[in-house]
Amino acid sequence: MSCVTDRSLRYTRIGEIFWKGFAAEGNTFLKCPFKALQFDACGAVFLTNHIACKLSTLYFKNLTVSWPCPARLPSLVVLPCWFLSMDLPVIDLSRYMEISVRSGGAVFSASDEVGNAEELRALCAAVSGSLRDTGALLVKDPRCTAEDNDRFLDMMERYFERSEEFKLQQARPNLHFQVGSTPEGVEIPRSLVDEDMQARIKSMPKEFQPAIPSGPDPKWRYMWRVGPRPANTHFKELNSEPVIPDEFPDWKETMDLWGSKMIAAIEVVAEMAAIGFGLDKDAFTSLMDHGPHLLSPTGSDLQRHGSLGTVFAGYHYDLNFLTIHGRSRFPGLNIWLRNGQKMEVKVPFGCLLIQTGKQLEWLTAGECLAGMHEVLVTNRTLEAIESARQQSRSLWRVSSTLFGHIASDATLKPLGHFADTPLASKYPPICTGDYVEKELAAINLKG
Ligand SMILES: O=C(O)CCC(=O)C(=O)O
Ligand SMILES: [Fe+2]
Repeated sequence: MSCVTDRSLRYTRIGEIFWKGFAAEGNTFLKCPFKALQFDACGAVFLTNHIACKLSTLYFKNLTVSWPCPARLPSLVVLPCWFLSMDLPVIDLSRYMEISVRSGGAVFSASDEVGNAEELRALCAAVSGSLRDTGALLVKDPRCTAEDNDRFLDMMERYFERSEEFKLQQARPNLHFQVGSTPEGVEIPRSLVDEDMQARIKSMPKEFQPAIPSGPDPKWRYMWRVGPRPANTHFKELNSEPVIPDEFPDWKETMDLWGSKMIAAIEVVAEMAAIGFGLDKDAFTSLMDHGPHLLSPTGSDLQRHGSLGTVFAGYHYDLNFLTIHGRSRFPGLNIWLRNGQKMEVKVPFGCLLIQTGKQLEWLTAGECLAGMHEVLVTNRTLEAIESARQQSRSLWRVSSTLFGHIASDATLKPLGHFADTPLASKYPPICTGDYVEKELAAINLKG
């Protein structure tokens, strides 16, 4: 990768400037004309004062990074990770939580040390920047352990392995499948019914086009409601009581444990993103309060649907606020970055994947677009199938998906300064529950 100084190229300003104090380990030098430029694994760029003294703008292909004034020396510039590599940044949430707890939750209180505030701002901007540029983010949360994730996956494998007749007992079509099981062949991927989306797909370069689904998704799902339900709501179906299958005595405890930990991680990300976007810390989390958060593992039978290219979840966006995925034992998720590039996601061990949903797009007036994605059998899935066969492990692919929602009775509308942006009129105020019901009808979950 080289730096480009040809000004005839189209440049976009996406870089953000931060001050000293946010350093990552394992920096690597990138070969480029600016010798003092350093990149770390998260895609952060470190500039020495020497460079900053001379320049106020760096030009890269399709990207300009600039800072207000050469005299104010930036020590760190965060670039979108797609520019540097095909790896998503990993943000360790523990640092934010530590400082937040120490300052009694008032993250930028007057009593806070200056260094901490700068470090927090840099971390929060890395979160909002990644959500904006890639629609995704990898996080580490010490509370979400691999053991909890495994316990959840083990139980869900046992559940999905049960007969169709058993699993149909937990289906609640009258509640739009928002609790209990959804059989395979019900959910229709957005790309199958949305003509605008189909036109956009056709205009993509061939190598970035998603697999075109030919029918409903061949995946099962289980929706488990996590967190308190509202005492009063206009949307009873979206806020129904959870369904517990017979013969799974530790169902509630296992689901609640994993679900509440994933929600806790989403809440931290939502706070950090709000700060990064220049909103109040609780701008998103206050709207998530009593939201219909759903632990929604998908279950795909790789014995029946395990051939290369089989699409489990056709190209779509998520209709909720933020989605979080723990580890799945079988890979297969592709995401599309804001610049149109397709990327196969590799979730490192111990990490969680966050994806942006349509409700976040609404609240930020399109600053952050809902991340497009698909799940299909790739070569890496085939390798995992082979290794599971050799070890006699389950051949059900279970995802650890949790949909974090805005409360059904809250209003979706661009927040704070996003209300004044040119695209705000594309996102008129709408009751979240009404919006969700419309989306559910489009994908065949609401009759
Ligand atoms: O199965 C997965 O890994 C994720 C499926 C998905 O995108 C979804 O449930 O919305
Ligand atoms: Fe999805």
